[in-house]
Amino acid sequence: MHDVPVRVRGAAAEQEDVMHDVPVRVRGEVADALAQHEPVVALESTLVAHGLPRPDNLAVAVEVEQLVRDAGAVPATIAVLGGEVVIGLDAAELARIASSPDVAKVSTRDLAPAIAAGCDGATTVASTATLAARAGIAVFATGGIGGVHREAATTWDESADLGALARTPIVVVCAGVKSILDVGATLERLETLGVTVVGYRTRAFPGFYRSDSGHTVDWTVDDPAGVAAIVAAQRGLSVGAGAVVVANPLPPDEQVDPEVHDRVLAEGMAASREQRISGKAVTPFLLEHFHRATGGASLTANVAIIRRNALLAAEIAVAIAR
Ligand code: PSU
Ligand code: MN
Repeated sequence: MHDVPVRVRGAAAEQEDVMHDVPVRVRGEVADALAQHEPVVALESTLVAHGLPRPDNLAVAVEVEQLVRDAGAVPATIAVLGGEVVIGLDAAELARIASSPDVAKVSTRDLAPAIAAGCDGATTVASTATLAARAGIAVFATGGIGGVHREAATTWDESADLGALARTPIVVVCAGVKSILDVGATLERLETLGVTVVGYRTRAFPGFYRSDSGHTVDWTVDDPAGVAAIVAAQRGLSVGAGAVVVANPLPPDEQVDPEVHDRVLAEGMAASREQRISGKAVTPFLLEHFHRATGGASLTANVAIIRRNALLAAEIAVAIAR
């Protein structure tokens, strides 16, 4: 197979190859928007399939796409369906990713085997960013990026998200690094890897469920145009740059109570050690533990994060397109 099947939703460009350097078959609403340099926002599917409990996950995924539309951009949720990479799931495909019991968590290294096996897969930050950038999408919204795990000194657990962000020129809007991780170590790795990190209206690096991780960032932007200016400068330099991480904190009154957070996290980490959870199961395990142990408080925060990031991503995409 020398053409990897990549499908972009819609009608107009159906079956038409509009990309040259990568085997991407582009069609539809997303392709039309890209061809006309109109704003598009990529959305990941792992947080839908593995990060949020059912059936809320589908409702959130649908709502987030609508938020992007309302802000004037075209949403493109990315996943692998039956071995085909799809950029811009339709409603039925979104439901399939949200509800099917059999969806693999697909990071960059899993893309080829998932395609070869013809299976369904939900794409992580790493694989979504990679596929989105190759399709020409400039902005991507997620909840929190992966990073260095707290026990990485012994487990060596560092998300493939970091390596992917180092080599992928795309804006990633997130609420910082998931607070289940070692935030300081993750920021150090992002620095080493040359990933640009800016705070959105803050110098405090957010901690996902927590508005402030206790770490600071060197750069801050005050509006979407500020991010667009950074992207323009980065493109002008054309030095094989990586991602621009835009860290968008939850307002303090929407965060998870820090005391509850720390207690639940300690319990979750102990449980994951006891049950010998490893590899790509670690993050979904801890998120699920949080949602259960906080009586839904972390879920409320997580959904608020995703909504806010999708909206900001759409505004940034509009500013870049201008
Ligand atoms: N953000 C969320 N929920 C999630 C994730 C991010 O709000 O479920 C997912 C993303 O897909 C991210 C992945 O890429 O967790 C990181 O997994 P790992 O630590 O195994 O690399
Ligand atoms: Mn990991």
